[in-house]
Amino acid sequence: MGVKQYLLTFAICAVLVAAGVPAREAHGGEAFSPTDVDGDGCGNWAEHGSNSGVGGERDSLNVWDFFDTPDSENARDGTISVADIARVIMHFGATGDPTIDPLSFPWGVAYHTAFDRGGPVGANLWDQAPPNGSIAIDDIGAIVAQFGHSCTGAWGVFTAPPVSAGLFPWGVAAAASEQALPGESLTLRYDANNVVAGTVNPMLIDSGTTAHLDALKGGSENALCILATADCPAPSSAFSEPGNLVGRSRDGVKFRLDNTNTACDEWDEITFEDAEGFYGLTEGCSTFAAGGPSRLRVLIVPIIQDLCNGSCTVTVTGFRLFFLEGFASGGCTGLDCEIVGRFITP
Ligand SMILES: [Ca+2]
Ligand SMILES: [Ca+2]
Ligand SMILES: [Ca+2]
Ligand SMILES: [Ca+2]
Repeated sequence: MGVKQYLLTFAICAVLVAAGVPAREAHGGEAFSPTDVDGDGCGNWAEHGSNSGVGGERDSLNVWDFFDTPDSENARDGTISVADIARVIMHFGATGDPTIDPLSFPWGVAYHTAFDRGGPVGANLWDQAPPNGSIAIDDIGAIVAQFGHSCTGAWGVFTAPPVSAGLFPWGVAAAASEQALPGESLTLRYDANNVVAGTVNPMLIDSGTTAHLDALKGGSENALCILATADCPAPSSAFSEPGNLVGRSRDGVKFRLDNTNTACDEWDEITFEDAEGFYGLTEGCSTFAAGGPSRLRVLIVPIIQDLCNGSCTVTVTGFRLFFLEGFASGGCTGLDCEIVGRFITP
C-alpha cells in the first residue's frame, strides 16, 4: 500500500470515528448565501451561527477556517466531504509558496494553498492558521476534524456578520432596533414626508434605475460592511434617495408577500427557538438557498446610526434578520409605508 492509500484509509477510519456529525439536508449545490466574502465556501451568515457543524463559530473574513476544497472547476460545494479529504491527501508531501491566492486555480500544480493549513489557532482543531507551505499529516488531521461540516443546510443564525449583501434596502434606526427584542411583533415605518419621524431610511445600495426596486423585491447585489470593520471589502455607508418612495416600497414588499411558498410564510414555520431562547432558521425553510422557500420573507436589514432627510448618507452599524409578516394597519400608501414583522436575530 502506498503512502497516500494508507493515508486515505487512515483518514476514512478517522472520519468514521470522528465527530458524530449528523447528516444535513443539502440543497443541490445551490448558492447558500447572498455572500461568501472570504470565498472559503461557507456563507457569511452560516459562519456566524452558533453551531460549528453547520459552518458556525467561524469568521466570515477568514478564508482558512472552513477547509472546503476546490473541485476541477475551482468550485467549492459548501460541505467538507470525503472528496475534500482525498484532495488534501492527493497533495500530501507537496511544498510551495504559502502566499499563493487560495482562490486561484489550484490544479496542474504540485502545491497549492487551497490544500494547506498552518496548524490550529484555538481550542478547535478545525480552526486553522494560514498555510505554512507544507501539506503534511497535520493538514489531513485538520480537514478530518471538520468532516461533515456543511454550510448548505439549516443554520442557527444567532449573530450578525460584519459584511452582507442581499440587503433589504431599508435601514432601521439603531434607536428603534435597540427597543426591539427578537420574536416581538414590530412595525417599521417609512415617513416620506419627514424621514426622521419614522423608524427606517430608504438606502441606495446598488446603482441603476431599477436597482432599488429590485433590492426591495429580492435583496441588494452589493454588500455593505459594519462601520469600522477591519479589512472589510465593502463600504459602510449608502446614500438615501430623496422623494416619495412609498409606491415603490409597496410594490417591493407586495412582491415578497405574494411570492412566498405557503409552507414557509409563517413565523413558526421559518424559525425555531433553542434551549437558550435564541431563534434560528429551520432546515426546511433555509432562507438564503437560491430560490429557497422563505427567501423573500426573511429580510437582511441594515441597522443604521441615524435617520436623515433628503439626499444624505446613512452609516451601517449592524445587520439583523427580520421576518416580514405583512403591511401594518397604517398600510403603505400616500406619504407613509408601514410593515409589520419580527426580528429573528438579536
Ligand atoms: Ca465564507
Ligand atoms: Ca471563513
Ligand atoms: Ca467540499
Ligand atoms: Ca500545512
